[in-house]
Amino acid sequence: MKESNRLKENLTDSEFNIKGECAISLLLTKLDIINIDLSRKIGRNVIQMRYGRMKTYESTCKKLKKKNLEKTFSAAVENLTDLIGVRAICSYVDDIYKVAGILEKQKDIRLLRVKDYIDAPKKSGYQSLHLILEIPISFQEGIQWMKVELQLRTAAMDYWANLDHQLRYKKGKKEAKLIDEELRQCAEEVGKLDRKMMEIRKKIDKI
Ligand code: 0O2
Repeated sequence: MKESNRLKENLTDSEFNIKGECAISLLLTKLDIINIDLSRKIGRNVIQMRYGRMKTYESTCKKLKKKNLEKTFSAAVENLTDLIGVRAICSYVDDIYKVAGILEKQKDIRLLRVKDYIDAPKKSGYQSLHLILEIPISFQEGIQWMKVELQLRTAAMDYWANLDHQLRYKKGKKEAKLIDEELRQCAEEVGKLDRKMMEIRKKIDKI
């Protein structure tokens, strides 16, 4: 079988796919428990929305090409951290770090890497906190640690990232360059707005 076909098969209809979906379910449940626990303690929702997805074959190929890697399943598993991904939209910036801190302390989670694009936004203006985690899934043949990328962001960061994502498909076009700069400026506004909203919430908390 051609390597690219094997990659497609492994990503779409295979044991890896099933295990990946299990890892997503487990992390989503962990996030729900954190949200229930925190909202009981502080009287408001900390996580507004969360969802997971397996990276598509097309997106995996694109990323392998971008990174100059072979189009094989082993290259994908070894080098891409977001084949299995979960995203959580948090209410405020400090909630993001609260959720991350709780997850990091859990004994059945391994934290492999933190990418803090809130503290240091990407050149594009992109902001989010990424945690590369390993989650144990118990199967009949034993425990398997699955790598999952968790992206934590506010609703404003998400709003920005979704529009930026649309622009990324139009990169290379003349008009895209100008919009790129406009979006980068918007990212700064998003950062300012998030910080201001958090300050106001803290003032309200004190009343
Ligand atoms: P998609 O379609 O969302 O899955 P590296 O750490 O550089 O070796 P990688 O994986 O490129 O490897 O890291 P990075 O930059 O942390 O990107 C991981 C994911 O974060 C991306 O996955 C996006 O989901 C998101 N992301 C990163 N930068 C941007 C950005 O500038 N704009 C937007 N909208 N999202 C971004 P994918 O596979 O690129 O995309």
